[in-house]
Amino acid sequence: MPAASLLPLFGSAAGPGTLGGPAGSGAGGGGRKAAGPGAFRLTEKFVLLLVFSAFITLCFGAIFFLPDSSKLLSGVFFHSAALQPPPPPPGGQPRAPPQPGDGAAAAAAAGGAGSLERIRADHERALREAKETLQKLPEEIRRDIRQDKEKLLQDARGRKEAGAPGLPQRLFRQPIGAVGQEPADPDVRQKREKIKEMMKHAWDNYKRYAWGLNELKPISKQGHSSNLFGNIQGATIVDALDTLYIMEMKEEFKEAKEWVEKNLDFNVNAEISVFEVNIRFVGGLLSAYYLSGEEVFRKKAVELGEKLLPAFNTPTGIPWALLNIKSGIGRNWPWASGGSSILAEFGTLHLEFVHLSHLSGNPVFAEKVMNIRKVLNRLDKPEGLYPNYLNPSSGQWGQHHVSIGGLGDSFYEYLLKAWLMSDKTDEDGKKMYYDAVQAIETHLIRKSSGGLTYIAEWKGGLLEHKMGHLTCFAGGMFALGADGAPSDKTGHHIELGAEIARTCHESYDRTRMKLGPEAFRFDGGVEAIATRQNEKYYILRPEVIETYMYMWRLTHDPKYRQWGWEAVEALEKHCRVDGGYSGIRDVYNNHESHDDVQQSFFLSETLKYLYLLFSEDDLLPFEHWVFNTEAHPFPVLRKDDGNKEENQK
Ligand code: DMJ
Repeated sequence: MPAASLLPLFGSAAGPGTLGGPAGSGAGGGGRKAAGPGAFRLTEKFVLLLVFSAFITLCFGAIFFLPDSSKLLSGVFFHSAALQPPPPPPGGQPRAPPQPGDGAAAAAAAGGAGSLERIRADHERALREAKETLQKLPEEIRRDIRQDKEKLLQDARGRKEAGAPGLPQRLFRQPIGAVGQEPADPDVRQKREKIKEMMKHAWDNYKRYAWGLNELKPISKQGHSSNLFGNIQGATIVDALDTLYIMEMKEEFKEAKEWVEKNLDFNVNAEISVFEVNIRFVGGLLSAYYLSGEEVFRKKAVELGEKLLPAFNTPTGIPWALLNIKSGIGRNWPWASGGSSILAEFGTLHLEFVHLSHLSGNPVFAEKVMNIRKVLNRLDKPEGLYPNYLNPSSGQWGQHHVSIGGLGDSFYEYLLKAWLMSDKTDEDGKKMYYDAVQAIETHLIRKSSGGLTYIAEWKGGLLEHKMGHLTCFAGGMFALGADGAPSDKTGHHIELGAEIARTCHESYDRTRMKLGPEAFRFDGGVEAIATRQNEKYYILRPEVIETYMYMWRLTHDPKYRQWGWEAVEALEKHCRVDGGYSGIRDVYNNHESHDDVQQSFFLSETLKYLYLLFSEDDLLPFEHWVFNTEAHPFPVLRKDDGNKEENQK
């Protein structure tokens, strides 16, 4: 019972003739009421005195010592109680605003007569407010509660924005190449402008029809939700931040940043894909921070990184594919061989997690991904290859399927990039990468009778002569790694990159729409052509353009810009619609059948790689930046900046 409701009883107890409470109450009440005090015997008087003093003690206790009475009075039961803030701490540092219930509890804890005074004053105020509240209409009470809630939320936000609690102070120095020069050649400049206009079309329509949702449906002009992100929202905004920045779309970047500040929320009950959330959200936030220096991005990246940590709670430390970020419960895709985790998923956390440790000062992130390395290094690899499936409980491989496309791809990419991003100190990553490429060359890379080099898939020792669109990223990877390749192999790795680029270009050129299919085959009398209906789609993927960009930067052969421009023309002709850009169901068809999805990676990757292809090399130069698998640029961590240990943990 709230202490306030005891007070009237306490007051009337002192009045004449009312010792026993309400008239007629209790079994023997009538007789006692009729008799005067002189009618009691001594023992009865004594008993009565005892009962009375026990009652008084109880009332006092209830008022002053029930633990939550003040909270009940001031915070919950009644609509508000503005409590006296404690004096500011020495040195004039601002103190956090008071929390509900802070005042009375703190005062009681401090003790002394002053405290008692304050408690009394608090309670009187609470009573006054209670009376006022009772005179209000229910509508007014509800409005007051709403306003109080909003104020509390705002205060909490304000405190968070004032600085990221728990994060070390960090002096931001913008890495070299966050902005570049205008292209000298007017034709190139014009092409680059066109790509920026494409970005504007994609962004404006997303903003218009799907703002704050994950992706856009450009035909039906509404939001699109993929279950990869659970109910985390805003994938397109976070994925696009760095593209907006490098394209100098300042207004758009500002509105995206404001959305992140106010709305990006990870406190949701959501089962998410650890890989997708990492590469798009953590990656997008990290690169936005490194480009702009805005603290909010660092803070959000670390906050999200922390949410992902329970995914590593498995017997081996190999993370789950799916994680409920509220409960911290993880599991694997039901379709994955024997409950396995996927190589391309758990192998594509390394760059982001090393940077999370770097920016938070918390080594746990880097430790988690270095442990993945250890587990992999302990295992036997069939023919030196890494199967796509690994059981996180037993630490054993699942089915022996090997792919440099889907399910395997970015694992290899991250071995090389971990080494490059560590300023070439991560020797382990380097060795694993070049050993893997050796095995891939021996067992998976083949040449068609028409002279096209392709990377096949391996199923328990048998080759499937198919190459996915996703596999086309490998051309860029081989070229990027050429420089560090064992002695005489540099030229060979560049050549390998060039051959893959050519094959992938052929896969585009041999379609009616000049856009590549999801997978193409080299069997049954065809080369670089999709033969199955369910492999003929194009969903705005970037991998072929990504390889053109790397090949251009590393060779300056003009054909890569020419091929890139062909892709721009095809995108404009077949994918551009009123409401944005859409994927295509069959690239061999005469007429477009749109899939009605504008993927977030179209803004983060496809358009960014195109823009870089038509930029000077001083924009995000490879000596200073490494792109994550979603094209988010991270700076190289220089060994002379004290980063060596972090990279090698
Ligand atoms: C992107 O999300 C990333 O590139 C990922 O590594 C694989 N595929 C998509 C784009 O195709």
